[in-house]
Amino acid sequence: KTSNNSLPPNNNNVTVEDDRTGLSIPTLKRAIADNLFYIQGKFPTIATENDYYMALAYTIRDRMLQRWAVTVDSYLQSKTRVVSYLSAEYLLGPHLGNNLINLGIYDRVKQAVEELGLDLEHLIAQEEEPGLGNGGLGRLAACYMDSLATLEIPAIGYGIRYEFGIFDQEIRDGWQVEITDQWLRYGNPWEIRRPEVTYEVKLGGHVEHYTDSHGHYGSNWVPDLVVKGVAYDTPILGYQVNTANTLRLWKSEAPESFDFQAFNVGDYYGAVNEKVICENISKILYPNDEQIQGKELRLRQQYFFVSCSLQDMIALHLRRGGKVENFYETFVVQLNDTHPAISVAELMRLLLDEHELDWETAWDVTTRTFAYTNHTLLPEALEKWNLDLFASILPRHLEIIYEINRRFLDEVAIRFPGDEGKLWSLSLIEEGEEKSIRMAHLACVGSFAINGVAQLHSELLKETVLKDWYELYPEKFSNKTNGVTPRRWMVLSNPRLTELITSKIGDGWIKNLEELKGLEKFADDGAFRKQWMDVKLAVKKDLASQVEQQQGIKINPESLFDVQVKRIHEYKRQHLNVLHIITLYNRLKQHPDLDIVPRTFIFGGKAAPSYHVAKLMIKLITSVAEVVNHDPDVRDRIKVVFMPDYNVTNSQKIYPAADLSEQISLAGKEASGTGNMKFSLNGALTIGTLDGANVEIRECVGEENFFLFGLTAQEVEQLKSSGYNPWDYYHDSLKQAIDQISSGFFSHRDGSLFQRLVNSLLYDDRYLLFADYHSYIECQDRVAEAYRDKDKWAKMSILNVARMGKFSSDRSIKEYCEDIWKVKPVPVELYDLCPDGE
Ligand code: B1H
Repeated sequence: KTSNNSLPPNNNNVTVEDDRTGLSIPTLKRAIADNLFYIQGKFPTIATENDYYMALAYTIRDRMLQRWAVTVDSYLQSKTRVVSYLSAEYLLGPHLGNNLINLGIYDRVKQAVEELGLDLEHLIAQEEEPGLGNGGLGRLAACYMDSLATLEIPAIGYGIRYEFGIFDQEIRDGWQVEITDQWLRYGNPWEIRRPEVTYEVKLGGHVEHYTDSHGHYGSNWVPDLVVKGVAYDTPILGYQVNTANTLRLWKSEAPESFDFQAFNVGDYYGAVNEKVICENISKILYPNDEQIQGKELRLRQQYFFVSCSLQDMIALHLRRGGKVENFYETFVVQLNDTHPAISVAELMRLLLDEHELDWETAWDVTTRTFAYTNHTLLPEALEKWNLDLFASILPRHLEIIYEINRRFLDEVAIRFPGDEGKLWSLSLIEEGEEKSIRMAHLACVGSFAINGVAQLHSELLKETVLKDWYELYPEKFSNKTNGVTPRRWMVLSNPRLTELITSKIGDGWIKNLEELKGLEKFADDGAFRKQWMDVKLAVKKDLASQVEQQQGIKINPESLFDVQVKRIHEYKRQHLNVLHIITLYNRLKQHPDLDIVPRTFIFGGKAAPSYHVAKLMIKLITSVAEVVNHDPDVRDRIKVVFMPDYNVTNSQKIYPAADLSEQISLAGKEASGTGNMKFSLNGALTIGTLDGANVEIRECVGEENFFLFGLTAQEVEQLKSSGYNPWDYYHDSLKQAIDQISSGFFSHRDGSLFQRLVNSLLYDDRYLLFADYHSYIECQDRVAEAYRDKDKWAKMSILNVARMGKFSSDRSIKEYCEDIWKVKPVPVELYDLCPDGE
């Protein structure tokens, strides 16, 4: 039996197979045909491939519902703590294939579908992925939801049901063009709308203060807008367990009562306008990865989903028979960066104003509830809200934040007597020409735990942006190195490798990734190395034919696939990679018969629409591609491909096909990275700096199996403080490459096109490309030499995979459970939810 065809335990104890739950091939076929007719209203002669996808999706959803309902019910019955993950982003990727893997029915469904004359891969490809995130941060939330369910941890994820997720990217004339993402166009079979689960969220207006008959002081927030949040639930299955946790996303709507009021007094347009304003809140995902815009709508979004989520948690807690002052016994709330940090003030408001707790009790509950994960050190990504803007939307929260701050700074003054500087640096309010609220400080003061996402990142946090906080509360700080789910990133996306690994060490590694260690002893086995490289080649051929089909570019599957896929950002230094390509190109032009290792450079990634330099970086890649790919002197030894619309779906085809993983950010800038883990788990070797989780990957796989280059974070700091001058490095092959770019060599003689990019390097070079260039080139030459020895390369690749066990998100989640959340698994036993058939 292969790993993805073993049935989960406790499958229904029914003897006669039910059409909605049965798993035999005839039942599956009948169920698909039924759903095609009764849900899609189609029959085979007129059904589209998408109709079949929908019919299959509903068939699979039916087989998840028992698990889901029982899981939710068992959490309501139990007294154990539930993890609440608050994230403004979830980059889930398509559900169908993943659910088949987690149910353990991939192979049998493939057969059932084949017997209906269809191809499972094609049906899976029909699904539009929910792109409700920008990049690593949103994808991490999705991997963590998978691991929480697999580890049978009671958990609920809360977020926003954006109508339009991250934009689709097209490349026209070498430039990025953004297309609206209409992921809900054909309906979403994986979600269930819960119209009865709604909460009201106030916005704007003012606060009235009063004293009641008992002499108690109270606050009454009189908003100028009320919106309604409606829950949409999606089940998140664990791998071969009964647990199916809930992802609850909020959609904003207008409360029915409101438009009628305006309508009755004749203000029809006013009423419709208000409806539009309400609906706009969950309309679109902000596409700026690590570049905060400080827009009012974004603050509304954050508050909207936080308020709905906290109201929902309190309602669930009360329904379990809890008292508000014991809220933290039912929920522990993880803040995924500062995007939901307004939670700290909102929980205080709910406890003080709606549930009438006193301040001390409310603060005690709040600070026992929240834990905060920081994901970045970049100054431009640290959230601050202009005080006037904040006051105009959340007047009551501003009062609460002032009071939190007053009490907190009193505490600071006692800890550091006479230290005015400490008050300034720790305050929740940034003073200055423009006052603003520091969301990271709000998260720190309101949380009992604070963590970074890789060892280096967590250390740098304590030394830089959160230095004073570390001094004040060292016991709150810890590291939780990121991880990725092996279910999606190996089993689903790389079935060939999965089968090969499983044939040697069994399938236990899928749930316990450390078992990959068992592959080490095969690293010297010649036959195994051959099989290993055969798998890689087969996967590369798949990608090559996809590239040829979609872009008409022929690439050589035997060439070294050198891949950099991630958001486009200067700190990630895609342009350093380009400088290497140009350098190789110039070498070939100078020595046409030079024996170089053939390479295919593959790029993918989206640029934030307002980030002009990032968009120019895409244009640079495509322009260099055009010259290199068409120069006969190159004789196909170098090819450059920009894969448009990099997303979860496409990435599942790319990671498995890579030989070399580019992780070349300036040391100290990438908090962790998670793509680095996905590549290495699929047998790519890494060329990288000592940044983020690269440091730990290198420690695990061994320095002899990792291509290291560049300055360390410490050296970067030293160089910058001693006065960095890019001109010191501007000579020889680097000067030649830069001069070509600025002369218009790659842009039809247009010397102005890349000037902004070139000037930013020559006159600033914030990310030290020039300082790292020579080290990078030298390292790439070592990569090429290593690749010549295929057998040696195979060994390195096997050892990489064998030693990557640490980077499962299961390991990360276990650490969060033990060190922060204090929660244990609650295995779910299936039972009959309506025993008398009621
Ligand atoms: C990461 C973000 C981020 N860090 C602001 N910060 C955003 C910040 O829309 N916004 O306003 C969106 C995203 N994303 C990434 O998190 C880090 O850069 C990666 O290094 C890390 O692996 C990932 C997950 O921890």
